[in-house]
Amino acid sequence: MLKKLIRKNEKTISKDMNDRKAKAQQEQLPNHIAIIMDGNGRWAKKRTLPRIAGHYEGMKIVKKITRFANELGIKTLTLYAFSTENWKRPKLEVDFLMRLPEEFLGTYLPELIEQNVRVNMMGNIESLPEHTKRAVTNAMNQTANNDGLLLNFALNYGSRDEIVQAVQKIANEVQEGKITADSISEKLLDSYLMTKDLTEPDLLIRTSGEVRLSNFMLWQLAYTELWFTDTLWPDFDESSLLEAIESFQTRNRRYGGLKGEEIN
Ligand code: V07
Repeated sequence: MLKKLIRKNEKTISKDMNDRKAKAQQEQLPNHIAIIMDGNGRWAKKRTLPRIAGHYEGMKIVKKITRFANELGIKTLTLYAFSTENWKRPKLEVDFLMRLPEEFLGTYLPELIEQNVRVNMMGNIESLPEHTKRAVTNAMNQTANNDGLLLNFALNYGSRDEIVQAVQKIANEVQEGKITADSISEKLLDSYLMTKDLTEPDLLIRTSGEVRLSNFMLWQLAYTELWFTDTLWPDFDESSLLEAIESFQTRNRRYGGLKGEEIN
């Protein structure tokens, strides 16, 4: 009896989810969703587990959300996995984090290939440990020809750093006479950023109750809808992602077809 009730309840939940999913798909979906996956340490602390247990749990959620985003038909998913600031954490924690890409890809790369996902990195990949670099370049190479969801990991990424690097390259080219100072425009700067081949995020999600950008895609987020939730990243699920998308769609409807730039 109890089992039956539970099963019925699960069915109702999944029916509700399917309805919400179908409804979201009937409207304008955000093309590009970016996520600051915060709260893994706090999730672990609440359970008196070590921080790394929270990171591991967080990695499992990345798989779940990637699958769901792909199913929904999202074009680009950018995930902030490791910031340039994260090197300041205890060495053992950093070492553990640097193993997560291999751990993730070791079990999940075949599924990503099968699901036509293209894996991409933005950040300073050169200065990652060899084993991490090997795993991520292998994943990028093996998925380079896929044209489904673009799964873009921000790894050893910092936005100000990205902008400074772009400005240095531009300055060099001006000095070499390849371009003139007059030709520097937003469009030109765009083309020197690590996101040059991506569209700008339509929706930014940050979990865990912090309401700041923490040096993440500062240039690219100029017109992005921002959505903050108290949910910790390891507790984030399909329903949470739909909630963010539903909120995005309500805001879009309210603007009655006007684009972000025209409202301010
Ligand atoms: C990391 C799990 C998610 C929560 C945030 C911090 C910890 C997946 C990856 C990853 C990165 C590149 C790649 C495949 C997977 C990852 C780090 C941390 C450093 F090609 N999760 N995850 N990388 N966390």
